Amino acid sequence: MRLLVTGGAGFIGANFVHSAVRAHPEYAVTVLDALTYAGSRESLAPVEDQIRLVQGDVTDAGLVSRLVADSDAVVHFAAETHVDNALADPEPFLRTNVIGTFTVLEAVRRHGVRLHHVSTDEVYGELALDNPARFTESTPYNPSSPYSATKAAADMLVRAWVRSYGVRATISNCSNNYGPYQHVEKFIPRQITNVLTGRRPKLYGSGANIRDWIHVDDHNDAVWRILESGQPGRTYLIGADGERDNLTVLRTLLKMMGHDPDDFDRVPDRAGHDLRYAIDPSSLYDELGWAPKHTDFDEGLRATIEWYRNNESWWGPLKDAVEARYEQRGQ
Ligand code: NAD
Ligand code: TDX
Repeated sequence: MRLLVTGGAGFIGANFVHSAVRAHPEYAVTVLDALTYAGSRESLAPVEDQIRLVQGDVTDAGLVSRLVADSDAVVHFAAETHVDNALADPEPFLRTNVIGTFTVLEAVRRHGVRLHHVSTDEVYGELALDNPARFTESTPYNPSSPYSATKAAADMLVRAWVRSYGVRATISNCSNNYGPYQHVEKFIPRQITNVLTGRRPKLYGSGANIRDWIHVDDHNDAVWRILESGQPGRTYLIGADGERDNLTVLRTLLKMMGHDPDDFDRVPDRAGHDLRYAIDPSSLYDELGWAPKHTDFDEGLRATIEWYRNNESWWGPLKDAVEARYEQRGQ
């Protein structure tokens, strides 16, 4: 199997590549990654001798076509992913998320290659805090942010290429991931590394917003299952019954790190901040027999704190610039 992984130097992609090398040492894995601020060669250092890393842009049609022609399957992670960055400057999100996905689709269409497109639950918009409903495959798309609108556009392109051109593609929409190698701009690593660098954690608004947390290894495990056994044309929702409000996550994390649970700052809320995301993953459970393994969120959080404690050389060089950007935005 020759596998092309776009965005494989980012958080989820790098963990996916590690798992590919562990589980399938016989696969030939190529990573295509632009190594933007969010991508890092170091994230692939543990497997650098077992893979090929091509530094390049997913919107480069010639390059993508050549790499796809040499592959049996493509897993497409590459994207601009941070909602706050999208609010500040949406243009790169349009380019990478929409044109990048179009470029991948044209290449897999030309060369008849299987595609798995990695998307997010944010395409469905927000759920009410007081309504137990969860997202399913038939929930209408209703994106709120420039980020989620571009991911929704990309998903629509994939669906259209399946229907119009018979492209063999699956889509997964996953909830919020946590785990090692996540950029320090994101909620959980930002707060852990704030504590580790003597800064106070920052909570947007009231902290009542709910996210449905899943360990990155569980997400990637589900992506493997879909790649191997999913039905082309189908969308699968990936989640691990991990709903928690932001205030609870932050207080848990502070306690685990030996701090007073109220030792944080409240900062201005994110514009258009979605209240709640929640995934009903039952069709993945029922049809593909998948189930998450990291079901104890506190244990996963403790291990993630340990990872950031032990890997300051990975995140340390990024931290000051990220916090300077947040400070400019008053957050
Ligand atoms: P990330 O920001 O950590 O990594 C993105 C990677 O894509 C980086 O390595 C970056 O260099 C690369 N990239 C960006 N623009 C590129 C371009 N033009 N050409 C080539 N490479 C480019 O993101 P992540 O959190 O690992 O997310 C990966 C995918 O999973 C994304 O598609 C995202 O929408 C989706 N997703 C993420 C989450 C989450 O909680 N993080 C949840 C559900 C879905
Ligand atoms: O400092 C912070 N304080 C805070 O309260 C940050 C960075 C975030 N937050 C809040 C905003 C969200 O309610 O925490 C929650 C999680 O924030 P993010 O880590 O920015 O994630 P989110 O916006 O939920 O999106 C994430 O999950 C879905 C990923 O970044 C997306 O790429 C993915 O599609």
